[in-house]
Amino acid sequence: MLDPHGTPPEDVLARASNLRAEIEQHNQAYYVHDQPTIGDAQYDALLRELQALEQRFPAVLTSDSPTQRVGAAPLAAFSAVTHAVAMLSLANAFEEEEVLAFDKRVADTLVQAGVIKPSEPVTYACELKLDGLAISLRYEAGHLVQAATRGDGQTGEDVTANIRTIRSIPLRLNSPAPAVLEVRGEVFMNHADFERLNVMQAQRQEKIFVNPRNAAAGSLRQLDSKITAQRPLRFFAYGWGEVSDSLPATHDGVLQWLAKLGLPVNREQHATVSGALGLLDYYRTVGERRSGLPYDIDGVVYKVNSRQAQRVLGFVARAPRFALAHKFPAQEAMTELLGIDLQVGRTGAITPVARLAPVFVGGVTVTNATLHNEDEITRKDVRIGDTVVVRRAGDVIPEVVGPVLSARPAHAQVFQMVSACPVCGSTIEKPEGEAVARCTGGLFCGAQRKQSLIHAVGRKALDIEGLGDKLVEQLVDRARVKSLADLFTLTVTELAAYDRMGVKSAQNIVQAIEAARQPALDRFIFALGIRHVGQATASDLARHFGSIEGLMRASEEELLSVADVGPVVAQSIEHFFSEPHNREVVAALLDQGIEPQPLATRPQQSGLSGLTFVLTGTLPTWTREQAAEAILSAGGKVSGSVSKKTAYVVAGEDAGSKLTKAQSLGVSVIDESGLKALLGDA
Ligand code: D41
Repeated sequence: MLDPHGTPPEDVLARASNLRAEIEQHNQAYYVHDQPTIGDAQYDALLRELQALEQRFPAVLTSDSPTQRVGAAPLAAFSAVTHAVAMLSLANAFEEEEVLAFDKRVADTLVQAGVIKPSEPVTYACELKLDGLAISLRYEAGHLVQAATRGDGQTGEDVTANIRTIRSIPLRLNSPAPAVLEVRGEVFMNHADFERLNVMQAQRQEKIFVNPRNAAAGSLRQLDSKITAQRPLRFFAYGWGEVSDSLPATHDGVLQWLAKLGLPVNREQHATVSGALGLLDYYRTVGERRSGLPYDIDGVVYKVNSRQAQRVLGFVARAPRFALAHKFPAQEAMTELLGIDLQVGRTGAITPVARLAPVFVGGVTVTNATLHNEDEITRKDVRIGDTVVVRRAGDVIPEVVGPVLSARPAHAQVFQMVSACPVCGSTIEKPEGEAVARCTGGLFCGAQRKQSLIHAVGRKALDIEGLGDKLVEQLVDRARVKSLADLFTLTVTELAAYDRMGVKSAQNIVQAIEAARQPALDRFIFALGIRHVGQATASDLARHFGSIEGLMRASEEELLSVADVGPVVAQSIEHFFSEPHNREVVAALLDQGIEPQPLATRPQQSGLSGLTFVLTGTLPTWTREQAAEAILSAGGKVSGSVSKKTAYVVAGEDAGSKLTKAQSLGVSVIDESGLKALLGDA
């Protein structure tokens, strides 16, 4: 009989050691490089095998076993840790001039000290400034022995049990490891992980986090590390404290060494540059990449690369003079939610819009922000009168992220959804399982009529220049324009009498209207605003049918024979032309002498044109329908099945066989934020 408490057999020890190494390799691949090397089921099997060995032979269990990342017993409180070497802070800059001044000060000091020659540019290591929490990790003889928050820079809190659950942080360093190594870096959460966490929190009726930083902070400050173990935290190293070995001569070199020891370093996003122009160039390129990054950053960090030069420069107060954080304009701000208006879109979709006390965010003053839909308001528990976090990232529409619960006033009011359209009084419908409520009024609804007209005259449709939203609104409100055909009866004299119009601008508009009398057939079809018919489909339909009459006559079967027209699109087109008022609009247009022009055979290029997307799983903020609409209107196509021709599979929570198929065919898989990035670039 084997004694489980005695020395385990050689082969068991060897197998356990191999398993530990293999699992940690997969952890690194997944959490550091975002490139999973095996499937979840295989990973679980390895972990279970190791657990079984450890249970059977307790002597094979080591403190750095990946099975020990599940969290330890809850703490009563965090104990204090005094940092062996203080954790410094970073000087901030917002303006280019401050960056130029920083470089000049650095260069002057280094020239004076004889470290560089006059007119020799300073070499800098540039990094992203992750928006997370600063942490110090202490390794002794290669083992992670302590982890502490930054605190006031001198003393932090002992969060070792929590940090040990973070898969990207090695419990043991690769050899040869120094006797003592303190690593500093940032703990953070990816956007996709954050969205998934919030969906889970909502399902369990637990706290919704307003942003990834807040979620990371909340997770790290858990006294029960079993909870932290379930939070998808990540880590990147950017600095160091006490180190027993001598270090490489440059910042860049030290980071390379840390990476060799197995620590996660954000190498792909780093650069070494020369002089102030190099710094500003890095700032600009990162600014352009920012919205496509999988995590939040609030700026970039510049560090003099040479460690000798760093020593010469020294410190002021608590910040090194060799480093500078160059911040981006804040993407989030807090303000008061004054009220919630309902906006009715072209297809009747009803969007709750927050009316806000003006706030400066993402470089502009914002007074409105989307709340997406009723379910989102409930999920986030946003109430009128709340102080809310507003986010405006890049060119994306500003959104309300969530309430600041600690600032909730007693009079905060829960939002009540109405059952009738606020514009036309028609019933509002919300199909089971869909997030979006819709006004059923169709073109009877003034709001839908306005939005349809605005869509029809837009740049991608009939392209009638000068006919802006405000004028369309007035024309509809005065019942002068009831449908698209009425636009073609407008005269200079009557237009000149409208608000902020002169004879000259009225003439220009009438001229633009006249120029739109012979639109390309695809623009004409797109202008009709048929649901699910974006630019690309409109152009396929125009080419296939050759005339609007041909399209109107088409059976569902014929529609399905058009490349990339699936059942949803075919049904939508059929439904559109089965509505008498839609047929009347087309007839009236043709009566007005509008002559859609058949297309030449070369397809035109637009944003996502030529790209086919497949949507699968539950996306964090969009319904699949909303995602499809966004893709179609950017000129892309949406298909129901994955093939080699699929450009991207957009995968959400619980994605199933389509995701597996995409992986087996080598088709690119992106998440919702990836899609938004593509749309932003399109
Ligand atoms: O990504 C960051 N947030 C970041 C923070 C970074 N990339 N580098 C940093 N470098 C330093 C020095 C130069 C002082 C070692 C930092 C921070 N400090 C820092 N984070 C919080 C306080 C200071």
